[in-house]
Amino acid sequence: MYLLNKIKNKLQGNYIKRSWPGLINAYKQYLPVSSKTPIISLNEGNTPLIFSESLSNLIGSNTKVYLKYDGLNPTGSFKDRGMTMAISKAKEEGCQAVICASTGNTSASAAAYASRGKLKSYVLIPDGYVAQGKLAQALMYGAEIISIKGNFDKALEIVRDLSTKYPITLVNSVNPYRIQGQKTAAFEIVDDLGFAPEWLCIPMGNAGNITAYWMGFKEYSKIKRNLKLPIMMGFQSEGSAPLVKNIIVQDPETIATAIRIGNPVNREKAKIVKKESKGDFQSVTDEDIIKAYKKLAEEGIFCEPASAASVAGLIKNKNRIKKGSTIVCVLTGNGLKDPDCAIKNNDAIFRNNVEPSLKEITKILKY
Ligand code: AN7
Repeated sequence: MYLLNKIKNKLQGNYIKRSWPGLINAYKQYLPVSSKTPIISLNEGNTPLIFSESLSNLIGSNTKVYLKYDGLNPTGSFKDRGMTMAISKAKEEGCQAVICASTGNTSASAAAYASRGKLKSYVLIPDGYVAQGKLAQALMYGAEIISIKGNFDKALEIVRDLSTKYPITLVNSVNPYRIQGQKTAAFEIVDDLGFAPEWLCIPMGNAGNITAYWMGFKEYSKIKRNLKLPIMMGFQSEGSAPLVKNIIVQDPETIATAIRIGNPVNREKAKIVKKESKGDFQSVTDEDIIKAYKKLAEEGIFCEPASAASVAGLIKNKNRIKKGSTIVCVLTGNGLKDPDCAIKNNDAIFRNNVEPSLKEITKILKY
């Protein structure tokens, strides 16, 4: 019966075509790949742009707020967009091993794509500051993990040095292919909306992603004439805000460990994005981040703390938004990445040690 129906549906054309070939195949014409590039992919990209009723209402003035939920990529963060490109190109160039410094997500993504491409991966991480989910991923995907007694900035300094001295490819966002892959998120937003939003709100660590989005919007505006470019709003945590303060932060601190970065490598590029887009860089407190994190969850969306910085930033600018604007907040990583943060920061009722009886549970439900 099932098969018969399937055949019938097919004959009638009555089925939904479901296929997404991964972002390199989807946007090949805009990416530096050729027929010789071995495409290492986990079908990343094509993440949903979700309308947020509660944030739209909160901002008011007919604002439409959308969330680009990039935490739904194969390893749970936007890093997969860049990594499919970086690893494919590394493979094309005949490299055998890759290395990165990471606050967690880059290491998870690099490890996954390296394994997929049969390359060796090494990751340097700051001891004690990588969320559990990310660590679990790097372990499972088979990276060699080197946890250093120092922060991300120190780790990056070391891997940059190593990659110039030895035949090992650096896959942090200084690798230009990372930015190329990540720009596709901007393409997807325009493809979904039919236009670019007035504002794009995004968290910043090394500022690779804001650079990539801007590149994507600009490139698409050349192809699709009449595309008005967005104002780029970058947000950092107050204790880790080198781009807002225009300084190097020696000891960055924030609950959003993903963006616990004091000396962003893409600083100069980020400055250009801010200037060209007439944007702004601002900081939000850890408290603001947790409030936004909880607010998103109330609407069924679970992101990691760093991602909630984009929403915290939007809320902070509530009174600056032009009537009728469309705004996109980028949710860079999945909430499952950092279960400890969720368990410590929620208002849920959790009763344990409950007697397994109908009477007891009925009493709790107050029926
Ligand atoms: C969830 O994994 O730097 O401004 O080593 O994981 O492009 O650096 C992560 C960064 C935002 C900041 N949101 O992006 C790493 C790492 C999440 C992140 C950022 C990161 P960039």
